Amino acid sequence: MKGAVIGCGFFAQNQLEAWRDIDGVEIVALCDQDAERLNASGSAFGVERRYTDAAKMFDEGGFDFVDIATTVGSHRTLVEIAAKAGVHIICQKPFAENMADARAMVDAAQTVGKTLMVHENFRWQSPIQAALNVVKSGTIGKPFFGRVSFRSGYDVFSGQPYLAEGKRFIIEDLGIHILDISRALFGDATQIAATTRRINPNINGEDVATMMLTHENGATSFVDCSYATQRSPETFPQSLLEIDGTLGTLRLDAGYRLTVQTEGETQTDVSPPLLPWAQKPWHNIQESVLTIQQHFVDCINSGRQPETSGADNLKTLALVEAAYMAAEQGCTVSLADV
Ligand code: NAD
Ligand code: 89V
Repeated sequence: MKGAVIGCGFFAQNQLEAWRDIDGVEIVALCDQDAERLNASGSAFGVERRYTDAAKMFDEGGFDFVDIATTVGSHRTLVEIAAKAGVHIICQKPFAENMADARAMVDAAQTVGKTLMVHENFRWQSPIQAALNVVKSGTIGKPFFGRVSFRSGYDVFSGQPYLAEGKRFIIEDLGIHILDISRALFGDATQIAATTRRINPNINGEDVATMMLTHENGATSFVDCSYATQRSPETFPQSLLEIDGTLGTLRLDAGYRLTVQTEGETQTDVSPPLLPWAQKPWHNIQESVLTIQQHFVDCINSGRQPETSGADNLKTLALVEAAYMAAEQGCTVSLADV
């Protein structure tokens, strides 16, 4: 399977590393508007075909899929060009700037019968997968309460300066992952309430968000995110879990400690492996990049829809939109209204 990558910035380096680890995949073309970044990645990963214009790259073709690793403003245009070119597509999160764009992107890929997956990788982190497997096994019964929590004081702005600039920050960039984990654990939501705060005076958007979701199955989950939490040890980029079920409880605590309590108690170390190209503390995220990209390849080879397909991601994106509406209006928002 031959692929092309658009966007050779901060995070794409992980995607390029992961593609090198996947059997049967070769990245044959790279694109970035910034020639310096393009050439740095082209040299580092030995990719000769390099483009500063995505349309030209698609015109010349010669690949089966495209991996879009640019920031959100370019996603709709690039997904639409890719669909027109008839290739399978992976698009980074946040998938789109608004629901109308996201729906149009899903339609574009469906019209040409190509796979569209959103690179929504947090649910693919191995500690989260371990917790999901316990929940799916029925060991703790039917979950009726959950907390999915990401609180950190890590300086994300040094690697991703654009995160300090937007009107929206933590729900759109990070909360989107944590909301998606809540969906993976408890199913789709019917309504959401939310509050937001900006603690860091040097950024434009909110850096604290507290959300409460009602799920279709009656469960309630709290999704809380903060980049203004000074704690030691720093837990970036761990998502912590607390789940109450009808037969027991599950906790994923700091340090990747998974505790399941029913009549007895089991504690397991679910630390993610440190891949040869990964660096702590990012290794948790980096491993999930390899897992989700392998999932994409497996889905194409077997004709399945990816778990985090474009159509699926519309529901995660709707939660993001609803959370901003709920916080702004001070009310609970029904997902049916988004
Ligand atoms: P970045 O700004 O470092 O890199 C983006 C690159 O895309 C830049 O080099 C830019 O020149 C290029 N680009 C933009 N528009 C283009 C276009 N139309 N054609 C060609 N090149 C174009 O950004 P980043 O931090 O690497 O983030 C990229 C995306 O990855 C964002 O959507 C971000 O939210 C996401 N991200 C995801 C994770 C995750 O765990 N899933 C982590 C970090 C970032
Ligand atoms: O995953 C992300 O989208 C990143 C980070 C984990 C730093 O928030 O922006």
